[in-house]
Formats: sequence, C-alpha cells, structure tokens
Amino acid sequence: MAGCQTVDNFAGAPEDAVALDAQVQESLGHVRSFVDPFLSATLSKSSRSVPRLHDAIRHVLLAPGKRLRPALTLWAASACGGTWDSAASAAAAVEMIHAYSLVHDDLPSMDDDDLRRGQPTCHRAFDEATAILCGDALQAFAFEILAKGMPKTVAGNACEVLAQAAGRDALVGGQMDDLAAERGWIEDMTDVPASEKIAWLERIHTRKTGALFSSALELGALAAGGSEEQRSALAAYGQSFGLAFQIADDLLDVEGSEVSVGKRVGKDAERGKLTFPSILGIEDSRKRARTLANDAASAISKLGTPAKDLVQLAHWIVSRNH
Ligand code: GRG
Repeated sequence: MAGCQTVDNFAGAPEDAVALDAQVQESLGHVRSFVDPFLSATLSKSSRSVPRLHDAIRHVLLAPGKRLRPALTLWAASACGGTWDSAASAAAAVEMIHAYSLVHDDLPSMDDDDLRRGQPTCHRAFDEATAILCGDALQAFAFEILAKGMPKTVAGNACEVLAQAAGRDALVGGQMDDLAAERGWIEDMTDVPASEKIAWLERIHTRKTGALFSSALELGALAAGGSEEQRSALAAYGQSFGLAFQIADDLLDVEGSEVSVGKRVGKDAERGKLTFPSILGIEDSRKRARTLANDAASAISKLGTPAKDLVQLAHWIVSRNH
C-alpha cells in the first residue's frame, strides 16, 4: 500500500486510503510537472557566474520534495477561479523559502543532518559555507521572482505576506524557539501540565511550519484575485492544515522509516524533544491530526469542486508514510 498507512488513520475522509493516496500522488505529480520546469528555467535564466553556488541551489531546489507549498499556492489559485500560470512565480517563491529553511536547518550548528529528500544535505554534498550562502541566495531570489512575477497591483502585498511568513515572528522565530527549548535556553518544561505543553508546541509550530503554509495559500488567492470570503476560508484551512501536517510529521519521526521519509527518523526521541506523540501518545496524536484534517476540509467546503485537491490533501497529509 504505497504511500499510506491504514484507512483508520483518516476516519471521516471520503475515499479509502489507497484510492486517496493514488489521487493525491497523481495531483502532486501534476504540480511537480508544472513547478519543477518553472524552477529549473528560472534558475537557468539567473546568473551562472558562480558555478558552485548555482550547482548547490540546483541540488536543493530540484531535489525530489513533495512540493506541498507550491501545491497549496496553485490549488488556492484554482479554488479562487485563477490560473496556475498567474500563480507560478508565487509557487516557486514559497518553495525557495522552504528549500532555504531546510538547508539552514540541516547545518551542523542547527539540526546537523546528513540526509534530506533522500540525498546528501547541501553542506554534505558541498560544504558548510556554500550551504549557508545557498540558503541566503535562495531567500533573496524568492522575493525577486515574487516581485517580478505577481500582478503589479498585488506584488507589494505579496512580498509583505511572504516576508512575514519567513521572518522573525514566523519561520525564523519558530526555529529560534525550537532551538531554545532543545538547548535549555528557556525554563525547564518537565513539570508543566500537558495542556500547557501542547499550547506551547502549537505556538511554535504555527510560526515555524504553519505560517509558510498559510502564506502559500494566501499568495495563490492574491494571484487569482480571490474574494475576502475565499481568502478567509483558505486562511482557516491553512491553520488546521499546518498543525495536522506537524502532528503527522512528528508521528513519522516515531513510526516512519528513513527510506520512505527521505531523512533521518527517531531523532526527536533521541534528543528528548517535546513533540505531540511524546505528550499525547501515538493514538491521541493521530486522532487530533484527523480532527484537524476534517476541520481544514470543512473550512473550505463552501469553495466547492475547485477546492477538491485541497480537501484531499488535508486528509492525505495525516495518512501518509513519507
Ligand atoms: C532555518 C530559519 C530556519 C528554519 C527552519 C524547515 C525548518 C525551519 C525546520 C525543518 C525541520 C522540520 C522537520 C520541520 C518540520 C516540518 C517540515 C518543514 C518538514 C519538511 O517539509 P516537507 O515534508 O518536505 O514538506 P519536502 O522535502 O517534501 O518539501
């Protein structure tokens, strides 16, 4: 049963797990076939004057990731009645921010990982300095293509949305909080009640992971000229989706295999890190993830058939094994 665990991992979803997996894999395949050539062409158009940096950027950006964030952007654009072409630069920009964050997260001074997306991390394939610069370049590049590619009337707004999601109160701040907890730079949480630990964990993940997902949806809606109602439905979807994704990611670290996940697993427990399974246990974490996936799907039910891919993705995200 490639790509899925069991049907009861996503109770409430409309199809059975195998069919859902096949459908979502196919839909994500369409996104990849659209986004990867766009990313590749965008990189080729850019300066090749520094071959090592260019090679490092290609190594990380074109690696076989799931392309979840571009999918959210393109599917949000579709859900608002827009075209993929109008949202292409936004989809690429969000993937660039994501790729940079993975490169920096994998560095020896952060998570110190050797494997990412089934291949050597950037600092392993090249060297640490190159990996730092590769992340820096990707971050700047994201804003360049967003500013150039979005309709002029919304380009400034789009840059603000992405900057907030990538910045000190979101991605970077969430990463800082995560490091602070791991390295004992904050008060010991051992005797804190479970409900407070969960609230704290949700705050970190909303910043570290959720904000970029939400910005991906918001950018798709902006590119498509979505209405206020469509945008607020997508924002509610994004909030539940982000947490569902994170709980599923924590579960994969406990239950997944390195081969299927494409990165080292079991490291949260090794480091005594606070995670949803370590606080709630496996079964309750799974239940919470399923409830969040259902909440995400309900939030966009009023968008109808054009939002079908987003609904399926929410259910799939909590049943996947990679
Ligand atoms: C370095 C500023 C900075 C931030 C790093 C991305 C991140 C923040 C940390 C990565 C560690 C981690 C496992 C975070 C939780 C979830 C996550 C972002 C998983 C990877 O995303 P996927 O599953 O990956 O969408 P692919 O490779 O499929 O794109």
